[in-house]
Amino acid sequence: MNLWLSGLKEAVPAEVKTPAELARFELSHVFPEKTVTLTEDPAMGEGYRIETMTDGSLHITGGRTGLLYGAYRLILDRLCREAVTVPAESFPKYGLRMINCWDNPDGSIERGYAGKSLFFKNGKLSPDPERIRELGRLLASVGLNVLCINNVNVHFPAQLLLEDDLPSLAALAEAFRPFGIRLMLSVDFSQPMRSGIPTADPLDPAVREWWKKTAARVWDALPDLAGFLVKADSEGRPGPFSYGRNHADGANMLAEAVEPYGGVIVWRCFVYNCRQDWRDTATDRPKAAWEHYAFLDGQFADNVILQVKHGPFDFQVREPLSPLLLGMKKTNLAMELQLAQEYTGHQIDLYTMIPMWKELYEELPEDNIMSLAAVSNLGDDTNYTGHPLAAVNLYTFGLLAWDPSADPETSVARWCRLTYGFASAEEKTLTKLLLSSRRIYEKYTAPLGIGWMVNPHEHYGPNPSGYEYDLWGTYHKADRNAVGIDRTEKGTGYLSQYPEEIRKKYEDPETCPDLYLLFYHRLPYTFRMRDGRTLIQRIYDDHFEGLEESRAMAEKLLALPFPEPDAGVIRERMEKQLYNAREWCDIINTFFHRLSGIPDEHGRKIYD
Ligand code: GCW
Repeated sequence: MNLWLSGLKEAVPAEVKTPAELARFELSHVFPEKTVTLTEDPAMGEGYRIETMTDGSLHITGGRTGLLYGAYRLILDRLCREAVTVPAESFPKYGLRMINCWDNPDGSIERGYAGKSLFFKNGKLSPDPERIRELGRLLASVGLNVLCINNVNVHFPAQLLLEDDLPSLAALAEAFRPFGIRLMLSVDFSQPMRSGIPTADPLDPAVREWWKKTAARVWDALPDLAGFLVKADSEGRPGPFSYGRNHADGANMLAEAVEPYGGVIVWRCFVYNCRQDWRDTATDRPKAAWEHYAFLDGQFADNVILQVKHGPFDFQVREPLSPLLLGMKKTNLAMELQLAQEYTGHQIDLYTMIPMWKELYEELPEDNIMSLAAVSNLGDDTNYTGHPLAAVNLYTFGLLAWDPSADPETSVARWCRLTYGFASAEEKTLTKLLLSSRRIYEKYTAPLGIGWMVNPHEHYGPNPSGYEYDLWGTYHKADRNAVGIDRTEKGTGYLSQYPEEIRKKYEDPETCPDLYLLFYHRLPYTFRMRDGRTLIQRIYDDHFEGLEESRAMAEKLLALPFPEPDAGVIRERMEKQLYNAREWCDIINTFFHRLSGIPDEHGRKIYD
């Protein structure tokens, strides 16, 4: 079972130790008739050039890992039955193309929907070497190069990774090396206190010294460790705020410790008040990241990267681009996406993400960020992603991190071909279904950008007011007349965090794109949309359509000739999705119908 690499029949042997050896191994199986020669040119780094020689053989020139990426380029083209396109030259857009696993030492995965951890069991690192090689190959084949293996919520005993567990960590790093993958570790900002230091104050000399010594020990064992990932002062995690310091103080202190080894500090900006009183109308959660970080622009060390979730809330189906990604021009930024389908169907409902990512890039200039990260959707299920079709998100994320101009349709179609090798008509059907899946899910869940409305904590299934009187700052304030929060200058002022052209696009409900309407505005149910429908009618229509479309999708999908075991899993999950879609449709429509008292113009069944 090797997902989109099912065409590679030979497992990578343990004897393969370097990316060049791996490239040769792979090429010898896929191009047995043709000589493919390799020349290493260190100056090319991760890039490669492929040429046809006068004798018809192929030649790849590339840096240490560039050779491997060039080889996979040829191999995937060949497996796709496409003419290998040469000459070709390619360099990745972003140097760090990262997967963040939220795996805990006990083997559980926070927001994991594909089984248990591939790395941890019973408090220890205990990876299965064969699966690590399979995983390494999958990641390398789409150019991913950094893997953070432990949860950003660093619960004990994850701290031991920097202590007693270093040798097993070094062994894991070695196992990933032939695939060009470097490890990263999530660290606990208060870890010095485990060594008897009474504080974790980033300006305290003993704390600074502790991190320096620790970095020296860690990089001695793992010379190519990419760096540390930090969640600080967020959802109960320790951080600089406890000592009256800001996040530049915190991040720069760690950056200084890892700098001698070429390490980076990836510092997450998911900082907000998660103890908000629902009565407090002065606080608007989406404003939080900007308020904590924008004023620090230019103050972070060169080896600090601020990792910003793509939207200002938390991986909802539809959120605008986070204003921080547009505003911090003097800071290294990474955009964080989430492959794990926390709010997007738990890898039960179909949800292909690349159309959504491309929408983000419509507003995000590619060069504003220098790195792309995604929360992992992986686990130890045989198919790695729980739902076999969820693997398309990992695959396309890799393509996008290499080249943000990757075309959604081609990328998804190639994934289908590599994974299933269907005939052309079936491949087209599957591609179309996958590309439409996000919009369908969006239609039957929370309406028009309002987000949330999920079952609290678990985040699957509808619960319109589940978070309404809670502490998390995620309110819709639906009453009998209106719904939403005004985030314009007249309201909470969130929109003021954006540059002028974006403000203009969203500030007037008459011209604001429909799908963002309830993210930005509080509107009466009788508000007229541009197409003439009222807001309430649009909500009803979307939900009925979403349910209908999910049924039509199921019918088409289940008629495709998936092989077992995928066929069985897809069927079982699709049944659950249809149940979920119906619950969402009926509960959301009933919720708004009961509040507004306005009937559906088409007289469809809504519950009183
Ligand atoms: O929304 C929250 C998730 C948490 C997660 C957090 C984060 C790792 O529900 O499970 O914690 O986001 O991104 O840090």
